[in-house]
Amino acid sequence: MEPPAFIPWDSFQELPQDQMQAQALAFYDRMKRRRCVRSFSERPVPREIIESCVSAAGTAPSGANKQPWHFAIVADPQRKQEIREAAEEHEQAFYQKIQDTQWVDALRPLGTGIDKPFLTQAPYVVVVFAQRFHTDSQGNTEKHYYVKESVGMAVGFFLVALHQAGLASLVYTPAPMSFLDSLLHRPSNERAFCVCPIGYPAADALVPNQSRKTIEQIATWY
Ligand code: IYR
Repeated sequence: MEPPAFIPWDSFQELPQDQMQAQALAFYDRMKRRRCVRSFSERPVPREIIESCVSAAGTAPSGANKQPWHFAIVADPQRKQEIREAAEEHEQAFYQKIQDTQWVDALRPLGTGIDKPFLTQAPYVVVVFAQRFHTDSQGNTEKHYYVKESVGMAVGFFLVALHQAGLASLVYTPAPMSFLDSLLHRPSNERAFCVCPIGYPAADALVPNQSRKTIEQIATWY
């Protein structure tokens, strides 16, 4: 028998109103403390924590629920080294290209540059891939929808999960990123979307002295 197309959402939990606001505030307070870091400790992190966070990422909504993402979890030092070397080669060309453009001024407060030590320091480098389509075992191709939007949401869920688990992370986007498709031998329907180094922050890690926009700046009530 076919499973039913619709089922009751019986896991929904309604909260008392005071608890709603308390939880919303507590979550905001927690998220305020998340920062992207570029300096990691080499201290190991148990693999199952990463696995749980990837599972949480996989609960994100997606276009037509196609879940068009794949997480390549790189822990092998040799492969991290290869990623770092290729990335730094591309960054060299990138920083050359953006000389005398506004982009340099925009990046200055972040302190980014050609060197990417976090790619070898962090115990895990997770490369998130976007699947542009899916081909089944019969060779039939199925379209995926709103792929970038969907994968962006999954990465957001992933970052929140990592933060909740007490880990530091970074969203790193080398340009171009296609070297990762071949380096990690991903199938031709996938394109690298972003790179997330994950671990404990280095004891002396610094983060840019930047603040977030206020609620008035980011929201309008209608
Ligand atoms: N990929 C480069 C440049 C860079 C671009 C943006 I937009 C950033 O927010 C940060 C960095 C680098 O990582 O150095």
